Amino acid sequence: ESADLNKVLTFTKEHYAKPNPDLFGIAQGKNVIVIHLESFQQFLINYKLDGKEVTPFLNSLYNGNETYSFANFFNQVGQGKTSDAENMLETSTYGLPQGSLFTTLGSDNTFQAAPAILNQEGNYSSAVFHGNVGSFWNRDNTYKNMGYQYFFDASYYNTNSNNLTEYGLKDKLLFHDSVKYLERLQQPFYAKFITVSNHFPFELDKKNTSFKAANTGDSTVDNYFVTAHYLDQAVNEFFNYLKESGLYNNSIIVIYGDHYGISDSRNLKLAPLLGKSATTWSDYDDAQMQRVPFMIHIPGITTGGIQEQYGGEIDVLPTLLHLLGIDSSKYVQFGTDLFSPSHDQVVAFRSGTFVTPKYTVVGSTIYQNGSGTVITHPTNKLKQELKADKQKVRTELALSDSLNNKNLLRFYVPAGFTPVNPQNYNYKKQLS
Ligand code: GP9
Ligand code: MN
Repeated sequence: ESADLNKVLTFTKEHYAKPNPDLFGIAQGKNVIVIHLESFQQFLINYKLDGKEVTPFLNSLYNGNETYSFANFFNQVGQGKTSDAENMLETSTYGLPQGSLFTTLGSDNTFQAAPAILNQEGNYSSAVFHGNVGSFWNRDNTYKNMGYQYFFDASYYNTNSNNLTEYGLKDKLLFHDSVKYLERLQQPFYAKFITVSNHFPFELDKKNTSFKAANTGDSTVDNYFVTAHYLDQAVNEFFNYLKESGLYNNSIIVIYGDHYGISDSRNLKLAPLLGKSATTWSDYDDAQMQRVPFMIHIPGITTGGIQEQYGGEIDVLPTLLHLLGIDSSKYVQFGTDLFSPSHDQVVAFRSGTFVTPKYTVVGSTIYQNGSGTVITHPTNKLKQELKADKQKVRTELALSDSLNNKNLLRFYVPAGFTPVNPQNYNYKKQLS
């Protein structure tokens, strides 16, 4: 294994991107609240359906100057969907080529993940709030290996039937009913809220519906806007609580969409709503439709704004650590700090497809971003450039798989890091 580990260490050390000195540590010691927007795609941001904003609150965050708002941020999940997004954000390593890393490796692998890093470097407590059964995606076992101190799963909430969607507690109830637990966390805390209402097939009971569906005739496209609007309201209510409770000014809020909601097969149904042709919308746009929101809301700053750099879920952890004043260079991470001058803008998808600021490469086809036209006769210079990018993508996916499948972090302890002991954590609801 040591040869395999050395290959990983050599790649990640060489690929490391130094922090942007202007932003390093600007959020040091702040609580970190992560809001996982289930199946939320970037096209919903600033989108109006029949003249009405679908997500007015998230739009106000995205467009404001207290938020770093990423316009070219991609999901990079594989079959592990939500759990792949979680794995990337918690470890800056990819999910697996097949299946879910949480399910396959989460019970026994050694992780050097955000909860443990923040606890050891910043004395952060940590918790996940998610109103589904704790065993879904093997979260309960995986979180212990990641060093999460608390996991408030369905057993902590009133889950009588009208409070539930197919994947757990409705979002407005999740945020509302988590307050009594959030307020008991020692600050600074690292708290992740995983929503579920905006999940395929996007159904919502009448009394919670306050937005008119689209009328493409495909109910899973039409209702997507209804559940996205509800999710937006839930996040708005949570922000109101954070402000009233005083937590707001001591926190930064990281918001991201985990993966697409409308699958490629339905893009042609969606096309007319986005001003695209309902007959010729090409594969190229699928890659573009893999954009999800990524926002870092930092109350009190005025230097926020739209970030154009290309990146993805793999890049979140080094970016966050540097904002908190924590040097990420000693950890094995495949992403790079999005604010760094040497951030790597070649975004690898789990399929091997990759996106750069100018091109989307799907197999051997090169699409020009923006126009979507196929480049049939690339110059030698472009061929060389994209050959190198493709090689980098192949290498980082292969090394990430080698690291995770061979559980190589057993053999690498970053200077000053104490390996996580999963026995230290028990998520069972204590009789209060
Ligand atoms: C399950 C919820 C949905 O708890 O996170 O997961 P997904 O189906 O999106 O992976
Ligand atoms: Mn999901």
